[in-house]
Amino acid sequence: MKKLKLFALTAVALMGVTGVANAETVMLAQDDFVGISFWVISMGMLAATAFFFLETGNVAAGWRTSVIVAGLVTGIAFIHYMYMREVWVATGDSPTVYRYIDWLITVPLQMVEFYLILSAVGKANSGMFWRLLLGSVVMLVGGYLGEAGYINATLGFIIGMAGWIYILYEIFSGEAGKAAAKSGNKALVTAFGAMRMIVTVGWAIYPLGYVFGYLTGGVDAESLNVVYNLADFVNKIAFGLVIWAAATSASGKRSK
Ligand SMILES: *C/C=C(C)/C=C/C=C(C)/C=C/C1=C(C)CCCC1(C)C
Repeated sequence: MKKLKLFALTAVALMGVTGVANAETVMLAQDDFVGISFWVISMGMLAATAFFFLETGNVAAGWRTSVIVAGLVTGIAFIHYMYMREVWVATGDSPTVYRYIDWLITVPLQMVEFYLILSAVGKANSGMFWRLLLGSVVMLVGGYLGEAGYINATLGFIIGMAGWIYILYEIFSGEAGKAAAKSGNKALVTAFGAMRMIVTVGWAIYPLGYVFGYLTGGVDAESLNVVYNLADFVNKIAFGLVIWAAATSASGKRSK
């Protein structure tokens, strides 16, 4: 089991490293703060991935899948950050396509986390799973079509917002929110509440970035990328840590 984990981690790290072309021809400039933020976040994602995978041995069986998925989210983000960083450092363009591919994989996985932690305490059903997944896909497809210029930027925004609001409805007032409230499991209720706050407050940064970057035009590509980078840092790593904390406290190994 230990060997398998080390192997998985090494594979993730290698994929990130070998996936980057021309590492010696493109250097990070010391005043490229956006590029620096891409570097810092990519290393944070790598560290978080190692941490989550190694911690899976410290949590009860029912919570293990949730912690593994937290590691998958940061691991997938790590690899995309290696590419995004390269695009930015080499061209100074926004790596929109890589960013959206990353979101398209990691955001649905984070939605699945709500389902997984509910199922860790036996309160989940498949309807919640599909509704959360659907909401995240609508949100991201709308945003991508708008940012990439396939449809009108305002229309893309409206479709994206509809998906996000649908997710918020499900986790606050919908079946998932109600199931969490009624579960009577302290670790679950705390984690669910914290994850819901991240999806409300932490996620609000992205549509705000979109509004200022594409609709009102007040934000340049530099600021937009720094904002998206910092948001990803919080929304992926802190989100995973919340799940890890609930998993360890529910497993009784770390509770004080
Ligand atoms: C790890 C990446 C995460 C958590 C990305 C989340 C992205 C969003 C919450 C994006 C939301 C958007 C809207 C709500 C409106 C339209 C534009 C988007 C896609 C930026």
